[in-house]
Amino acid sequence: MKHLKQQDPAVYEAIRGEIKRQQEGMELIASENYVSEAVLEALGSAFTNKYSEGYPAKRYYGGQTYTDIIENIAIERAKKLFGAEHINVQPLSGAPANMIAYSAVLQPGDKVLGMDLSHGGHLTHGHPVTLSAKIYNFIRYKTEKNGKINYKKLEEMALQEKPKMILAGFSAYTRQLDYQKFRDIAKKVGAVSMIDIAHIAGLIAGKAIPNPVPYFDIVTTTTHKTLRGPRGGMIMCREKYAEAIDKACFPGFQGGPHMHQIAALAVCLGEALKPDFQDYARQIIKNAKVLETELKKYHYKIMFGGTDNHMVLVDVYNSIGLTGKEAEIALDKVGITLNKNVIPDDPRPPLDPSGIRIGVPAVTTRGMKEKEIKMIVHWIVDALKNYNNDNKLESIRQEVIALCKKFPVYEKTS
Ligand code: DSN
Repeated sequence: MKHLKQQDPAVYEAIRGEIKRQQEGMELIASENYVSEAVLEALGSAFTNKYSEGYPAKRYYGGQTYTDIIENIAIERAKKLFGAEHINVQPLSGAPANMIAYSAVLQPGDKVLGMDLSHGGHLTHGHPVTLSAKIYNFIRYKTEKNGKINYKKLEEMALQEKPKMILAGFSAYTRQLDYQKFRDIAKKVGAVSMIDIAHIAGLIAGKAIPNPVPYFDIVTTTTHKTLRGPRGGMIMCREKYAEAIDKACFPGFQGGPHMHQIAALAVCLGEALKPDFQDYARQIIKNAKVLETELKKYHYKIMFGGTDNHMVLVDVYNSIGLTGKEAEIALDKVGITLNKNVIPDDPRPPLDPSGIRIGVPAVTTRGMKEKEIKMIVHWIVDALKNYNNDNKLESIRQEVIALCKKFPVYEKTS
């Protein structure tokens, strides 16, 4: 970063500070990860200068020789990984991807069945504060006491409500979905089936969990979570919806795609096609299972009964009497970063909920395995037990830093 250092020391220092924070901290936010240096280089490339409205070979501006190459590489690699009939790599992120998908197949006022936010769903799946909920009529389904979706009830709901779309997917739900059941219910009521795989795209690409693409009409995702790419979005769909999705993206919702982001996505998809990405995805699942088992040993209440993916949702309030916010703050002090999170039908408010969400994709990228996860759980439990003992928290922080140093990230970039 020699030019930046010379020209703009304030920004340079903030970036250095962030790199140090990422190196010395234990990153357990379930939706975060560390991209490779190759992805960073593509993201910081001259493609950021280019406007390229339209699609490969059908652009509105000149000078598209290299943008077409990049976008086609990204699409081809994504097709190989996910087996989709059609892929659009232009959505700027997950929320735009979902809005684009809705607008491609729905009319204002149409009904959608989506998962309730407090049961693990996502804001953009129809939470009342979002634009999508102002345009479409979302009916929200929930999980049962056993942490599973009751597909019989979901079917009854679908038969009664007659939605135009049935939406699967989540941002804090930890169990494997039954893709076939979603497909059957959608078919029975003549609804479009859609799934948002933002959290689990990397697990699917790495073949650690089943691929929903053959079952759903439309699949949306972000590209920066378990998939370990640049911040961005992607929509996959059956050929039948290809034209509607592309038109809804551009010119319907967005202007020029961010080609530097698509270049970095192409690099990340290339990485995900390599065999070691499958090892990575499998290790995420193993690490999350250890996280669950260890926390249970300390009598922490794990929501949905456990995990089948990369994260766990913990009811800290009813386990140890700390709120999610208090737990997040205490863990921040020891360099363990995670987020407070609502639990199903949480009586507490979203800014001070009952739960915390813990995910392992980022620490797994660093090379941490079962042994390190056990150490992390021990520190979490210890820090929360001693949340008002600053000396104790500082000594845990030093242990966290020492372990992080053994698993470096961005050695060269720093
Ligand atoms: N903010 C993301 C997450 O943390 O799950 C979802 O958009």
